[in-house]
Amino acid sequence: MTSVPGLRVEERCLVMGVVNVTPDSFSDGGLWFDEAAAISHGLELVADGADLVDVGGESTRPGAARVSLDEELARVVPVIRALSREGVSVSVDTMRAEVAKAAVEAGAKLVNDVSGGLADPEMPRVVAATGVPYVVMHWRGHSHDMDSRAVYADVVTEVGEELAKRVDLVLAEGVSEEQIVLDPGLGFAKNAEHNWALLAGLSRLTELGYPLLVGASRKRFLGRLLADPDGTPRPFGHSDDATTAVTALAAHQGAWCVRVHQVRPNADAVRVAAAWKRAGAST
Ligand code: PMM
Repeated sequence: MTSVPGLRVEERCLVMGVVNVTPDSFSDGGLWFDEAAAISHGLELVADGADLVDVGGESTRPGAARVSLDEELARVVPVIRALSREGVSVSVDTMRAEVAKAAVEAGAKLVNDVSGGLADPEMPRVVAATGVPYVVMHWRGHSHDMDSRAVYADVVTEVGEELAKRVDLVLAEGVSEEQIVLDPGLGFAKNAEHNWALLAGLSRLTELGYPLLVGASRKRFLGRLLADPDGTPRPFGHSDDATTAVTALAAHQGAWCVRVHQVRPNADAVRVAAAWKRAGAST
């Protein structure tokens, strides 16, 4: 089982809290853009029960444009260094090998690459050299046009096959099996129906043999599910209870980690799922 050095591994799903050091992220753009605000938010997430804090400097919301390498480095490295010095297990959310390398040098203990090594061909080799866990997410292209790629005949099978291909490639580049975590990439070239199918099919994805990370928090499909009678989607920050419900179900289905914006209720939910499973195993 993939483990994060310095992280207490328990018989439950881990909780990764999100710190987006961006002016334009999906649900919290601008809130933690200031370095000091990002650091104190990361510490708050840990106090709320986060096992890991995911620091990202590039928004991946649908339609987002890319930031420069220098800008991304300037956003994330000081925050990662400060949180790591405080003893926080930090992950870096980046598609760039140079950012991953600098982040690990600053103390990051996991690389979370939403492109699964597709955006930067150097990434798998760089991550292999660091030896830290590597989240390989299912991805079909950059955010500016990803919605046009949301075409599947059988989304669970196709995402599973495409992830398996990425696994073969990153292994060939030197990443070890123990480093790999897979992620179905909810909302990335997927519509609401695809996301629900992937969640319902999570146990099929666990058959690939790697730990799974699930990132449903505050995504558009939850806002759509909870839309007003007139069809107006629920705003991002108001779908946190639905995120918690997804966490409980995903943890019960065997997810290794959930990536969430609001930590406390999700930290509770993973404990509920673990107790439920333990009781089921002993009866
Ligand atoms: N989603 C976002 C960003 N990073 N990383 C992983 N591994 N999985 C995800 O689903 C994921 C991610 C986009 O969400 P945000 O902009 O609201 O943080």
